[in-house]
Amino acid sequence: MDHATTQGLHIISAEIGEGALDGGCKYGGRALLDAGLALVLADAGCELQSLTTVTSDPLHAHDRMDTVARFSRALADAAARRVRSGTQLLVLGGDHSCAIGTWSGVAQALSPQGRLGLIWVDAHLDAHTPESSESHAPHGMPLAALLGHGSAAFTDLFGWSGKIQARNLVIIGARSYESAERRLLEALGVQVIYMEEVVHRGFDACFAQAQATVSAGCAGWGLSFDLDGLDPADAPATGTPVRHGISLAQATAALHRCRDDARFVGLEIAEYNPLRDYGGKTASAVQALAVAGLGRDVQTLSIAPMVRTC
Ligand SMILES: [Mn+2]
Repeated sequence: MDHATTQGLHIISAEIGEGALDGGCKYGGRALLDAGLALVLADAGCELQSLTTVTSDPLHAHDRMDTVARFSRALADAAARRVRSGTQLLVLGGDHSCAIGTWSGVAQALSPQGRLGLIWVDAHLDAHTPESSESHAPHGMPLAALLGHGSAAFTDLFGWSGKIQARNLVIIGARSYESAERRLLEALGVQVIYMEEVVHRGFDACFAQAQATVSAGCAGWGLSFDLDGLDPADAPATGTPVRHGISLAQATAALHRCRDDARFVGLEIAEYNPLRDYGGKTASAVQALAVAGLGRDVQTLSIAPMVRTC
């Protein structure tokens, strides 16, 4: 049975930076909201229902992995509650380890009806396990965790693992990764559309095909968008920028496929680092992505000027 969302939108500010080497992404969600993202979405016709903030708490955790695990449980609970109520989700990271909580919660909420499909736009593969990772940074591990590989504290939220099935996942834009990640994904049969192919076919064609793949036979589908999937010229303020990425224009042109599909359950935008966002260019890119994916009334949209305080 399909899970059909209503018009309402719920925003979660997922405030975690401990999963990355540079913790600045922890302040990403708050900075985006301070810059007026909710107003921009309201202008675009989104019916905002509510806002939740989930903040990591290293002072009550044993170490970095435990910090991410505790945060993931809290975020998963918040996400599951909102998906059950029928509202669409917008999750604002946060380093990309937030995806463990977001999509575990969505998968849990959908599980009585069926599986979750997921498109993952990223310069990286994010498919490390604690054993394969040299940096041991949890933001390199969320996809492996959602596929059921890695630390049990990440994979077994709600008491079950394999929140995403390999055949219900497509990664787009990868261009910087380690061989162990690629081997794991190939062994599982995950489809990866590397950046060379995006350049060759165009992002929209890749995204349309990914949408068909991840939504087939699923109760609903979502999009996890790591800003480092974009070209650094359009989104410089990310945790780990990589050259030769997807243009913002191509990305926004494709994301109408989200808002046009009633089975689309949520958008996650991760790795925004406001401490590097001089001039606000990357915040504007996030606004454009969110409106493209979630806006109801996009043709009348005028992007509001950034709120600046100093
Ligand atoms: Mn990522």
